Amino acid sequence: MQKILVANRGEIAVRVMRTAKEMGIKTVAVFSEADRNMPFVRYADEAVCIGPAPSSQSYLRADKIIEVAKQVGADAIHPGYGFLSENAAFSKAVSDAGLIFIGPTAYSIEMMGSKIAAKQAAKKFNVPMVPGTEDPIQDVAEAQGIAARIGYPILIKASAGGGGKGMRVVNSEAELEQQMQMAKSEALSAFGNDDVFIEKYVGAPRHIEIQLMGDQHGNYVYLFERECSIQRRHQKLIEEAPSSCLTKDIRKAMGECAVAVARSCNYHGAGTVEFLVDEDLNFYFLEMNTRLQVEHCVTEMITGIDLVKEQINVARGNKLSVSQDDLKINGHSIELRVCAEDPMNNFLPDTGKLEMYQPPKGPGVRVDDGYEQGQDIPIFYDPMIAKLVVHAGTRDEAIERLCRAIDEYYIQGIQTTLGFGKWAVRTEPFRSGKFDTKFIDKYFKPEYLQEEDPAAVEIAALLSGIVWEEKKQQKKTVVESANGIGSNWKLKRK
Ligand code: MV4
Repeated sequence: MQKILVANRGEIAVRVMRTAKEMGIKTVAVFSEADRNMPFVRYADEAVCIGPAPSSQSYLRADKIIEVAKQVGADAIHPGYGFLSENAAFSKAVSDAGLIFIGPTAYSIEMMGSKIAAKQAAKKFNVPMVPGTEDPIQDVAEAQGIAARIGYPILIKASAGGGGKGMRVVNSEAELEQQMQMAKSEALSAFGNDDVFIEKYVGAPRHIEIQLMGDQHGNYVYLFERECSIQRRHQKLIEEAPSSCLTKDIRKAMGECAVAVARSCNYHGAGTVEFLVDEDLNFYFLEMNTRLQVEHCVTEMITGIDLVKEQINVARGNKLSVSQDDLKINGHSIELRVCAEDPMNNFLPDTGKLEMYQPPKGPGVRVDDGYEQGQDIPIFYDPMIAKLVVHAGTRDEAIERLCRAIDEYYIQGIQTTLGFGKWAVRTEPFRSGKFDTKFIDKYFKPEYLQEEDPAAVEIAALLSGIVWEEKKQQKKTVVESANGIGSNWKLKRK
């Protein structure tokens, strides 16, 4: 493998290219018209424009991307996350074109893409699951029977869904028929498939996932867990490794279950098995993500393994470079997703220009970012502009390091999730490790981020004094004089 085409954009494209470069592999960027001036385009050895800004006309154009790969003589394609990364047809088309897809086969992607097929496969290996069904529900009568057996509340889930899409909570039999019809019609229009299944609804679970790697020779390792409970509308905001709630034994049991799920679909490459964990630390298989994930960095920090390097290694047909016994957890890592969103306004995307952009530095700080100062954040893609990842000896030290890095992070021109992150890790539930997927709903209020900065208050007071004096002496308007001195004093809001 001498040349990799990266079928993605932004921070993950740079992330993949960095490792390729270290391995002496050439890189090719493909980019949309909106991304012409992005760092990932410059970072690549070659770059080809593949179409207009909308993803459907660029980053989702499987045919075009494969054509470019052949033209430039690439021998592999890395899909990153999102876009075509979990598209079974793309994996197959890449292989059929005689190229290496750096990821699992179409067979694995398809099986895990169907939540029902995934549950059936996992069940054969005695992987624990929430009480419910592993077959599509045929009709309302069947659903009523199952719900009565497992007890309300229940959750109706779309088999083709995942990541929270196509789920409906049903609290009583009276709601069942209508909710099931809605779930089915939603699933049909969103995924083109209306198979649904039922699970007992777990009220306030933790979301913990296991990172694994498999090679093409049937070898697997798990790289421990990531705690991903701090999320909003199924969008993760803070991830950490290890989780503060698992014991050594549960970690091992979950790791072995994750490997069993991977084995059940002949998986190879990097994959993640998601679990729900309840208050009593019972864990239940949810689904498998057949891609490298956004939050893979926290696993890299605590294991010292470069997951992209390992992906490339196994895609080449080599054996895994590590065995389970080689892997140890070293310290603690936390990641904050830095998104162009306004936490004070319902986390709505806040696009605009990065007027100022200065990432933090120093010991134990890693920033994977995709933009630089002066650039516009396009409206066409995901609002995540960077990942702030810290690593330290203990969880408490990692929290302090994250706060220090957030304070150093200087962004102007757009609202971001930085201030939210600092608030979140300083709360008592986060500090004590006692939180679940309801954390933001339960504890967050936008006004927590509106606290006046004492320094800002003092500067404002001093300025108004100066302006007042000038006004008195020169009989000029406040606005005129304030424009001269005041405009650069607008403090960053975090
Ligand atoms: C659940 C659940 C409660 N009970 N399943 C959401 C994402 C998808 N992977 C599965 N999800 C859930 N499945 C049962 N039986 C609650 C969720 C859930 C959730 C899971 C992980 C992280 C955040 C979540 C937020 C809301 C609901």
